[in-house]
Amino acid sequence: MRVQLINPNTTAAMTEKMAVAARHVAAASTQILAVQSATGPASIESATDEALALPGLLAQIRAGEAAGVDAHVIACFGDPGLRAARELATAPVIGIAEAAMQMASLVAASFSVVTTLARTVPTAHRLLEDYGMTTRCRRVRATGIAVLELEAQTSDLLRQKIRNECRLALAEDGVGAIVLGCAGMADLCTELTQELDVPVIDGVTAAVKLAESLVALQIRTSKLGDYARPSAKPHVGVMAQFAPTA
Ligand code: 2AL
Repeated sequence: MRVQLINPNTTAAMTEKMAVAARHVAAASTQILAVQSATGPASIESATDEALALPGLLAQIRAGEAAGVDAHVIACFGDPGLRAARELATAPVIGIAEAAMQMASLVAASFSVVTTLARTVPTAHRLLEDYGMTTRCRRVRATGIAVLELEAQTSDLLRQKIRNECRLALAEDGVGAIVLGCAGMADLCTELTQELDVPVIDGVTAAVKLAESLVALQIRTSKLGDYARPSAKPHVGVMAQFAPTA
C-alpha cells in the first residue's frame, strides 16, 4: 500500500526526519511517500501559521488523491486542515495528534502531552476537546523548544530537556503514558520508551500504523455527513488555484 506522509510545513529536513521514523515502523509492503507543502511557513506554531499552511497542505491531499494513494498522514501536531482534508479525500486521512491521543488512550487510563512552545498549548487543548479526549489527558506541558530547533537530529541538550519534562509528567501528573507533541520528536520515541519504562507515543509512527490498519480493513473516509465533498464554486484571486473543482 502507498501512504502519503505530508509535512504541512516547508522544512525539508523535518520531512526527511519523519520519513525515517515512518519507514522504520511501516510494514515491508507499505511505501511511505514523504512530501511537504510547496507554500507556507517553515514551522506551524500559531493559528496564523496554520491558516497560511493550509493551501499547500490541501494541494498535497488533492495530488495524493489524484495519484491514488491508499492513505494520507498529516504530520504536524496541530492536525492542521484535518477536517478539510477529509472532505477532499476518499482515502483515510490521519492527523498525528489524534492518532497519538487515541493510541495512548488504548494503553493508559491517562496521558500527558509534552510539546514545543507554550504558544502551541492552547491548540493542543482545543484538539483534546474536539476529539473528546479531555478526560484522558491530564496536562499539556511545553518544553520551550521551537519546532525548528527539532528540524534535524535532536541535540543532546534538547533530548535532555524533553526527557526531563517527561519525567516531571510521570512524577506530578499521575499519568501512565506520554504523548510527544511535535512531528520533530519522532526520533526520540524508542529511547524515551526504554528510559522511562512507560508507553511514549509519537504521532507520526502511530498514524502510519493506524493508516495501515484502516487500509487493510478497507475502511475509507465517509462521504456522508460532515466529510461530504465540498461543492465547486467560483473563487477569485491567487488562492483560486487551490479551490475544489468538482
Ligand atoms: C508542530 C509540528 O509537529 N510541526 C510543526 O510545524 N509544528 N507542532 C507543534 N506543537 O508546534
